[in-house]
This record gives sequence, C-alpha cells and structure tokens, in this order.
Amino acid sequence: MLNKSVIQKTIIAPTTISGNAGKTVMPTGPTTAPPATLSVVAGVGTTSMAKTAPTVSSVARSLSGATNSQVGGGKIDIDRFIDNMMNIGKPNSGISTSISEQDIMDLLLGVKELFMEQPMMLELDPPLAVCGDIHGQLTDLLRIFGKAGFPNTTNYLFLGDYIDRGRMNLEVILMLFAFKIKYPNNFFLLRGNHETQLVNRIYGFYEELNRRYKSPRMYHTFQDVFNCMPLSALIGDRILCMHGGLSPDLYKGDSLKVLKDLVRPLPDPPNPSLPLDLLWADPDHTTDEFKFSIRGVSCTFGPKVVNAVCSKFNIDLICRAHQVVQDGYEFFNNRKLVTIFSAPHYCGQFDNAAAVMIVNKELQCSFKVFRPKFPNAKIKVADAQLTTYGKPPGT
Ligand SMILES: [Mn+2]
Repeated sequence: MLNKSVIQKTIIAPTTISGNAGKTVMPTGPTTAPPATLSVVAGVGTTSMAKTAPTVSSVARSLSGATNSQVGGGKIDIDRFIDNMMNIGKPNSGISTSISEQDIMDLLLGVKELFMEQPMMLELDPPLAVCGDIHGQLTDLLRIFGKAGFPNTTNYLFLGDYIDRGRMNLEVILMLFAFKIKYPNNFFLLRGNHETQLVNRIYGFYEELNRRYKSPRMYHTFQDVFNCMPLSALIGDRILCMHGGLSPDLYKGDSLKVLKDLVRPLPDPPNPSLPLDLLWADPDHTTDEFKFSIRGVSCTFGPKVVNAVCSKFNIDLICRAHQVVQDGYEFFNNRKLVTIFSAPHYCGQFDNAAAVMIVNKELQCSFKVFRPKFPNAKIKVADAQLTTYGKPPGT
C-alpha cells in the first residue's frame, strides 16, 4: 500500500522573508515523478529557479492547434490594438482617443469566443507565473511584466479581480484581454468576484466606462465576457487555483469534475453555490470546516477542508488571491494554501507589497516580491532637505 510520503509530490520549504537563498527540501519518500518542491524566496530577482525560457512554450493541455491572433475575434487586428494600448500616455493619446468603441467591442467579442473554446477548469503545464488581484493598477501590472517577463516570453495565469478600486481599470482589462487573444495558449485569466455585475456596478468600473465612453452597451458586453471566464485552473495536476476559495460542494465532491462541469455563460452566481465560493470564499483559522463569512457572501473554510481537498484530489497546494496580504503572498495551513496579491500599495491606502508566484517546469515555486514605492513619502522629503543643505544657495 502506498503511504502518504510516497505519493506526496510537492514538498514545501521554509519561507525566507529577508534572506536571498530559498531552502529546498527534497521529498522524504521515493517517487517516480520529478520531485516538486515549493521553495520560497523573497525579493525581486533572487529566485532559486532557472530563468524562464526565452520563448513562450505551450502550457495549455488538450487545446487543439489554436494559432495566435486567429482564435476568437476574427475581426480584431490584435497587433494594432496592442500597439495602440502601448502608446497610451503619450501626448494626446488617452485611451478614449486612441481606441474606438468599435475596436473594444470587437476585442470583447473575440475574447469571449476564446474563453468559451477553452475549458471551465484550465489544465496547464508549468512553467508559468501566477498573479493575484490587479484592481486597475496599470503601472504595477507593467512593473510585473517588466520583472517577471512580458507575455511574449513568460506564460501567465491571473487569478481575477482586474478591475474596480484602481484608477485605470479599463486599460488593465483591455490589455489583459488583448494579450489573451495574442497568446491564447500561454496567457490565462480566471474570473474574480469583481468580474461580476453585482460588484463592478458599484466599485468603480461602471462609472469609469460611463465617464470615458458613455456607453451602457459596452458595460453590458463586458459582463457577457466575464460570464464566460473560467473559474479554476490546475497546474501540473498538483496546484489548484481559483480567485476566492474552497466550497462545501468541492469538499463533498468525488472528483474535480464538479469544477469542470460548471456551465457557462454564468451570470452572477447565487448564494450559496459552488461558483460563488470559488469567487468569494476565504481561508479561516477560527474554523475547522465552514463558517459564514463576515463579507456577507459565501463562506470561510478551515484547515480540515484544505487537508481533505488536497488529499482527496491529490493536490499539493491551493493557490488563491482575493485578500490583501502584507508581503504579497501568505501561507495558510502548513503551506497547503497560499494567497497571492499583486496590487502593491493597494488603493493607495495599504502599504502592502505585491507578489507573483513563479512555478518552474519541475513544479518548484518561488515568489517575486514587489515592494511598494511611495513617491511622496517622508523619506523623499528628507533627501531633498539633505541636498539643499549640502549645496550652496543658487545651484
Ligand atoms: Mn476578490
């Protein structure tokens, strides 16, 4: 009979928050598969893994030969669209002057078709970079691409919450959708709870669209796309990803088929329901199983649920987003679950860092951490004073 140490593939190493070297712990038992380890390294550019291959490799399993730019929106010239996106910010090239409503509608149609062509539960092969909430923080998204690789060199999985709260929601969601069409088998976007009408009607997206394009039709077309986005992903058969968390329906379920079988288009899911929990649930130390959430929606789940889901479905790690965590990533329950949050200095109100989880080919995981920058912080003022004191007047 197999014992647990034999079938366990992912071994999780201690976190080194301040140090550079991540400890890698080898599997304790013999295993035929390549050992999968989770080594944690804080700080940008200090990962223990090999550099990502210079070209994008195919990560999506069981997706037949879809070629870049031809999948989904046949109408949209995606290279031109991305060019226009990249020019935003130059003089006289705000988004609503450089990208027409028709271009956006074509993009939305294309990306919706593409989401529907791909499974509800994505099955992906590493290597890839996993990102948490972005919330309209475009410059931080570009910073992530700058450090972890642009989508032409690095595979990505985003865990949802692209819009609301931030200042450039439209730019963020359009850029992500454009990359989805450009690299359909290497760039993946899960749905977050903000990609539901109930939420994005209130928290900024609706108002931003109305202000910039004055188009209720466009807002509704966005909802049609959100309703078709996938809710979960499985990396290398071992890392289960979603925006929010686990659900009683998954806990009691016999297989991951419950995730694969969710039907789209899926308008705002009812409370309680499996898709709602995937979008909203949070881990919780104060309960063993499930508890009502103080959010007023969905539930929280405890260590027992994490352990049961991991062992039942042969999963090493649950990977989710949805909550601000100080270092950009945070473990729960003996590192069987990790929260990733990728919007640093969230809303301008938190001083949190952001993180991206890098999963290499051998399922070794490491973290790139992005510390927030405070352009108006006190330290800058002190610097300026020092400069003034050090120089004679008039220079
Ligand atoms: Mn969320």
